Amino acid sequence: MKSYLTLSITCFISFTSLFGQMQIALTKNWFYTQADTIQWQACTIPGNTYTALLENQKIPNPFYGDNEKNIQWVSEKNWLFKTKFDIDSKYLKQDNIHLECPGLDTDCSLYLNNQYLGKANNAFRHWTIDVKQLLNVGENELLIQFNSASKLADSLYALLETKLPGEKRVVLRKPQFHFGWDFGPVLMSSGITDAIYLNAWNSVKLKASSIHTITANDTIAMLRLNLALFIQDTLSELDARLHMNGQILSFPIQKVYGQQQVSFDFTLENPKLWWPNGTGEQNLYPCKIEILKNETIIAEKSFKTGIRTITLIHEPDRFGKSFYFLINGKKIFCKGANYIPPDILYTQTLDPVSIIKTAVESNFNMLRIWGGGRYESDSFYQTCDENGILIWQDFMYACGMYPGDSSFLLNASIEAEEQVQRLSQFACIALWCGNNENNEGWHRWGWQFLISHENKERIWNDYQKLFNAILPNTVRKYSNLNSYWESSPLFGRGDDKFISEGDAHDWGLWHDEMPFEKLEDRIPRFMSEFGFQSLPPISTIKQFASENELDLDSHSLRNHQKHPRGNKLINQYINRDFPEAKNFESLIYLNQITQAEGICKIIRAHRKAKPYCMGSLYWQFNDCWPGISWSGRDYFGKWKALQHEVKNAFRPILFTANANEMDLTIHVVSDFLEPTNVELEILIQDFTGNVLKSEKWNGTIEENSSLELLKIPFNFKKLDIRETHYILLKWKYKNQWNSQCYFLDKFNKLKLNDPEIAIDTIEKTTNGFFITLKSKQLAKSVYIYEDATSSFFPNYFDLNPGEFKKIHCITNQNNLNNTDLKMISLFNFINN
Ligand code: BMA
Repeated sequence: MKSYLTLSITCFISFTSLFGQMQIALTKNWFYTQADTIQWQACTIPGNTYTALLENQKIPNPFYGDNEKNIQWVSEKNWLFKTKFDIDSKYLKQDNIHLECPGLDTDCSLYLNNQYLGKANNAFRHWTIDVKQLLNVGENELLIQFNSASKLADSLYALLETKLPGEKRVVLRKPQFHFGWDFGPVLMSSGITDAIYLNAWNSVKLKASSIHTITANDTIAMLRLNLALFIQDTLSELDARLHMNGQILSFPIQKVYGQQQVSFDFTLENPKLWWPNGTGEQNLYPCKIEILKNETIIAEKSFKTGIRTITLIHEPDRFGKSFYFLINGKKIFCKGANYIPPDILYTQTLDPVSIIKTAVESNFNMLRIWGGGRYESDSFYQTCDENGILIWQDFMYACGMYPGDSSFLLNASIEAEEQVQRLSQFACIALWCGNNENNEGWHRWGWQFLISHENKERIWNDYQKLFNAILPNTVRKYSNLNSYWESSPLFGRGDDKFISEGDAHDWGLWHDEMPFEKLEDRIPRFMSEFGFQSLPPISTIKQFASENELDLDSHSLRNHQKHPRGNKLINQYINRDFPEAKNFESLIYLNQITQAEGICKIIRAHRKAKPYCMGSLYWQFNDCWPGISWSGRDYFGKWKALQHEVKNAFRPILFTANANEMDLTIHVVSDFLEPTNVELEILIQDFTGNVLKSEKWNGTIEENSSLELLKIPFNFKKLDIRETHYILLKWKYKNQWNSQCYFLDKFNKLKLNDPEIAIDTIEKTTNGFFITLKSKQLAKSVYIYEDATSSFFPNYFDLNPGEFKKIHCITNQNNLNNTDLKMISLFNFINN
């Protein structure tokens, strides 16, 4: 048992004083125990039942093998967490002391010094409790009892008059994927997901602050400062003072007791606007808000704000109804993917920088935060602001129908208020969306089967109350003028309108087993989901499976495939376009190439269809555990072939080639907001580099455009070259050369030769090596790897005959020999 002697020291290290608002973070000296067999053990907080048990070696790694199945008992139990902390008499003299709990997952009762404080029942809310009267000078104890999420969901669900689609998870305001999803395990953790702290304040509590852009152009911005205050002192003079861009602006605060939302309008001349990645700078203004009482600062907050306008344009046009974002008056094509929580055992301590870096490097400008997960941390959205990653933010409702009783709706409405208010300070928030696929599921997935007419009406009314009243009203009231979208998608693929109105999830690919090509012809106005599964790299698989389990049918592998038809579909799609996989490692390679080629083909079709189509977000960006899923970036941050290829498919200027019988069509897409000069080279050549035809084109590509640039007559019909030749496009813009190979036949038909890939040079860099490769013949989808945990950028690339390619190997190793490196390409699978 640890001694508490060091407590006062550790607690006061994390003491911060912000002009009257004095905070003590309660992140140290936490203990946990199962409630029915008291055995306190130390644990790290933020954390949860699973992380605490793991830390104490009470459970095996939940991600290894099928351990998941043996640790389900954890969610059947109630759990206690407690900490002790010291308070001095000075602190206790403050007028108000609040216990702030920004993340309690989920149903729990709180006790301070054995006195009941209250209950919390929503993992997405920030719980605040007045504790001044219960605190002691000296030692205090905070105890939180969490009820079993699984049992509580069962009992609440059993009380419902009508069973709801989505089943028991819908009754708890807890990340819905904890109950199991087709990309992850069932792990219904309970715990403290964000640091609890004490907050002492006098006269006024400054809860939240933000600056909203009302209108903006290059000469002037109309801005609105919003403050969420709790005012206790109605006698003194209260003022707010804003420091921004070298100016100090003061505003009087009306002296009204209680919770207040106050706003002040002001202007800023010659604003530097905030732009999404790839379209301009991410200008952010440092701001400081001070609250003054009789001219003395009593509270302050600092943050950064971006000035931009964002509107979703959904209006009738000659095709149906548009769906695009107008940002600072410009139409922006959204490029990105769907984001899920990056760890099912996630706490607020995760660093968002690396994941957002992947998005930026992949030429994304948007992530959709999917409704079955959780709202992200401030630092996540801050990182998106800094990097120009727009956020499509779902409210946390997915694939189900939700209760509509008054206590559920009240809980949901406070959650929405808090989250919208919190996130409205970030420039990146582009849209609030009610839910993921609830509307679609209700109307087209047979959810209404066996439900009486009367109950159907009630369930649908409840849906309307939440998604067409409470949530849009909250967005209107608190957001940074963001648009609200009831449900993603607007229409399911069963309805013809799914390609002519709103956003679409096209699961014709994968779930309906359609070929990738099919989606090149089914272009919606904005694709918010489409995807294909792949295995993660072998180094990731070895983290959860032993050497003798490296087989799709092993226990471990089967437990890491959560889609019932997943493995069958993976093989089926590989066999359509590629040769059959002969062993496990070739299966991983071919599966990843299938996913990369297929998804990027569709992305290119979406981009070519601009402005009819104005977004392409594939499913899914990342993983919540090391499993088989639709992701491009695995749980450990490793890039699959998809992530490398997506980076190419999302380049701001993209040329595509399409060979018909009698000609070659060259199409160009530009996402730049200014005209751009390019040099283009078009080659029709064989795999050894013998050129049949070459053309050059120099010119200016119009801003924000997509057009057919050239039609080059060429008799593909007569010449029998589809299996031996390919089209190589090379283009230069902003001093950078790019290239892309386009093939004339299915990959399993190509008559590839041994490319003879060779290492030309290896040079040491600060974080690894530069490796220059060359090959004699075309090497399709070169995968370079070695046994250690190094990463290679780019990887899975095409190497043209005679071309030198520089690869960055990021590694901790000091030496790298030619013999350590292995290179394979499609040739190894086709001709062997
Ligand atoms: C989408 C998502 C998820 C799911 C994915 C793959 O529709 O919204 O519900 O994981 O399909 O099946």
